[in-house]
Amino acid sequence: MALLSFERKYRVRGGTLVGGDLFDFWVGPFYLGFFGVTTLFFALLGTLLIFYAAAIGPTWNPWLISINPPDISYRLGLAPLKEGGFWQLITICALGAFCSWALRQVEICRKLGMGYHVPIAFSVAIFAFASLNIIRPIMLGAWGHGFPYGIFSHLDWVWFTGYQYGNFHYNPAHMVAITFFFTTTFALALHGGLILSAVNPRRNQTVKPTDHEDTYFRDTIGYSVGILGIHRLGLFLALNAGFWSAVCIIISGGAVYGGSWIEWWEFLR
Ligand code: UQ2
Repeated sequence: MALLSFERKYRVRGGTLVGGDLFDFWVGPFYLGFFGVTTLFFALLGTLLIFYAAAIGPTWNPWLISINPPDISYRLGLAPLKEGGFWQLITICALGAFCSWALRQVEICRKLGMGYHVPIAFSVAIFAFASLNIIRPIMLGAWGHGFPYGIFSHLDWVWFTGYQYGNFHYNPAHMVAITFFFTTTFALALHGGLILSAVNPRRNQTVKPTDHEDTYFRDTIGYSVGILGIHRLGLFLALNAGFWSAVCIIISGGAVYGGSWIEWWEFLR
């Protein structure tokens, strides 16, 4: 069925959080809304600022471009544009675009009478970003604790920050986060494999109904988590991966724990 022939039914008025009907319309296939406008505003302004800051920098080599946060000496104040001010404006634009996108998702959920699972999931990703460049820098008292916007430069930052705390892999929240990341990929591999094995059969074979999926796992391990359960499990695992990533960086540094993560385990002795 052509997309537009049933889409009409779902192109309903209302559900907006602010602005009433002002931006309550679609542009081609895309719903706009007030938060579509603010997403475009922040995303375009942020991108322009990135290109402007790159243009006045020393290189156009994409691997080497870096837009750096201010020096620690600026504390939590505003810095001149070329001394981290661009980084500060770009960070505001990034957060503005991410939050606008989440709120546009909420408006679309309200229009369709759906749950808020998607915007809640996306908010955990926003939280992970904010924990690096907003929450932790504020807790440590300087924007200079944020990571730089550049390909190699942000890798250098991760390297430096990891070694500042001895060995970051000894951070217990980091351990939990990694375990959730691995378990998420494991669950998605099982789920993707199981679904394709049932509904994308070889030539001359038929699509198998869902009871085959349960039966496969009951035959293999005596248990099936179920077709709703696997999606609950997937969302749970993925949200925890992002959440514990945020926790592991927030607790690293003078505000919570400034020492070495290797020594944190001394109590075991
Ligand atoms: C399942 C099921 C699905 C699935 C998968 C399972 C019919 C289509 C993958 C199997 C998953 C289990 C047993 C949980 C594994 C636990 C962890 C922590 C990875 O039973 O129901 O639905 O896709």
